[in-house]
Amino acid sequence: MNSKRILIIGASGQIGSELTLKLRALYGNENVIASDIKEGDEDLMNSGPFEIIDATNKELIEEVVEKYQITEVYLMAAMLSATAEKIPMKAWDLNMNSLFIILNMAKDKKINRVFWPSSIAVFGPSTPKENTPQTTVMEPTTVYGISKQTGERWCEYFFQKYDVDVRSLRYPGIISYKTLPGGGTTDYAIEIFHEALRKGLYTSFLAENTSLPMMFMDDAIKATVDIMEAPAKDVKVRSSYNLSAMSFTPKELAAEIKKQLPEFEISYKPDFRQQIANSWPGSIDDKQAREDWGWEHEFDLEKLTKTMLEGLKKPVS
Ligand code: AKB
Repeated sequence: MNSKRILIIGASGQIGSELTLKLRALYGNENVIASDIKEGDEDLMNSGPFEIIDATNKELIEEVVEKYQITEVYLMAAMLSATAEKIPMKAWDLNMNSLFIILNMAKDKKINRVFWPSSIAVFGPSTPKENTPQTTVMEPTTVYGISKQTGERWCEYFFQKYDVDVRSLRYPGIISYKTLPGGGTTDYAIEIFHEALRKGLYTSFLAENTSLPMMFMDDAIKATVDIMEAPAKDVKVRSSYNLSAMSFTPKELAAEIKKQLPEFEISYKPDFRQQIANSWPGSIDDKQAREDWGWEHEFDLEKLTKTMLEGLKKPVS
């Protein structure tokens, strides 16, 4: 019998909204409580319980955990890299305090498992750029990256000291067509599809040869479910796992889109996000995730491009 009761904080966001629907399909609508500071789309709101929660409101989170007898929390609320550079203290407050609330609840045995996403942003300019290893130099230069790296250290600390069952992935740029992302440096790889279909042209805010690690949403959701389902003994990294599917540049992505839409044109006008992208790896070595709990990706650049264009052409329901 399924005894999981899940709370997703940040359920209306890009990853949270699709993750909620997947977890509801797996564990039952009533067992997956969505929450966010704002309401989500129709599918999310109509498929199960929803609570308005500010991820830094400890009392409210405790109340909701008690009300629904929550056993697992997925903390998906975060301020992403580009926005965080504009309001650093607010980003730090959201990204760190929300994590402390959940880790402390797990330490006090109010919940028994936590998922917390980290990011490729934990790496910095002094990190080996290609095939970045699981364990290496990490000197992030963005507010978001600093918060994610610090968060990783705290996750590991709570695991070592208090036996908190926390699991984490270093997400690359996540690409999807159902919900728009907000405030990330990898967002160009989603905007490009919308503009290609709408206008036939796109001006990229990253330079043509900027290679970044990317992943289609379905793979990111699969990895998240897989690591949360893995036996505890197989989850050997308790800071966060490198996770990878593909890497490409704006130029390579545009060339792939052109195969489907020959008229499509791209131009380049790098802005402040270029510096953020320059500080991140171009590709990631995720063999430890593959070895420890059997991670496998499904989507490459070609499949991602076809799926995105087909998905965006469908009328919105
Ligand atoms: C961002 O661009 O900030 C995020 C990330 C790589 O974590 N998509």
